[in-house]
Amino acid sequence: WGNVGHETIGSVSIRSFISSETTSFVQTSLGSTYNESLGVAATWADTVKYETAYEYSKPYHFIDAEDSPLSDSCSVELSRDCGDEGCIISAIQNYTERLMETSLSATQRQEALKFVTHFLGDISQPLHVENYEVGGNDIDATCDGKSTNLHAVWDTGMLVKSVDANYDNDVQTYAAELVTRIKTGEYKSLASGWVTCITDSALDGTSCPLVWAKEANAYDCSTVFDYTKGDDLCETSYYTTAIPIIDLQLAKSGYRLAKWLDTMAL
Ligand code: DCM
Ligand code: DCM
Ligand code: DCM
Ligand code: ZN
Ligand code: ZN
Repeated sequence: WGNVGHETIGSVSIRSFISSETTSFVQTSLGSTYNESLGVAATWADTVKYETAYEYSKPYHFIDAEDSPLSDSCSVELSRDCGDEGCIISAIQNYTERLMETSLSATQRQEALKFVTHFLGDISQPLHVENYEVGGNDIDATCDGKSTNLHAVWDTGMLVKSVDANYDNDVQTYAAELVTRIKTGEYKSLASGWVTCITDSALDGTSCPLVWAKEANAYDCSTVFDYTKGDDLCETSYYTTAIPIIDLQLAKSGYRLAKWLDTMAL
């Protein structure tokens, strides 16, 4: 996801789902640099990945699932898809462990918090859990008349258009709407199922990230590559089909992040 997606996820988490104890830890850890806000800190990982010092973290934003989405065969396998350089699943495991490690410095734990927050976001983007055409980066696409690629249409193009058109271009208004859907609306009956894999013992391993990656990856078979070449993807049924999926995936990521952090008992 781009900045709007990550800010939305951080905001959904912090707006009422995180316990007061976790909120205190998060606020103290992030401090005034990030306005004590997970929404602000959520985009940090994207700004540093272009710096030489953090180049190692680039592969942590995705997993190149070597499945066959065009043949309706979607799958994610850790042994097949997570290379030696690491991937989003191993990164979530590592930075979750570091966030809970009280012997690390406050700076190291803050960095772990920023990475965990960001990667729990990216793992819900279907093209961050797909190898085909470099996660869609190599597929030319058009969004509202602008030439771009399929990956960017999902990261930012359709989402930015929707937030602009439906939420007055305001991420906080959008996040509040997703929270309302979780609390009283169409996501209410689903939300508990979003976090069933999150237990004390799951924090140590890759089981939850693998479940989340597979769930997002399934959209690569059902929806993501189902477009007509040459269509403007932000002005057709492709867009109206994608927006409910994007809303759902961002709401899930935010709700899961809250539960994941709470379970750590930071
Ligand atoms: N981005 C950035 N600087 C760049 C290019 C992209 O900060 N030169 C950020 C904004 C994009 C996001 O990265 O929306 C996309 O990152 P990813 O492709 O990892 O989701
Ligand atoms: N790192 C890690 N595991 C370690 C040591 C470091 O994952 N055993 C990661 C954490 C940071 C980066 O490497 O993202 C640099 O860590 P540091 O600045 O703590 O050396
Ligand atoms: N990306 C991905 N899978 C890959 C390579 C990149 O999901 N195999 C993502 C990371 C960024 C976007 O695509 O969100 C653009 O990548 P880059 O910044 O490396 O051009
Ligand atoms: Zn992306
Ligand atoms: Zn990212």
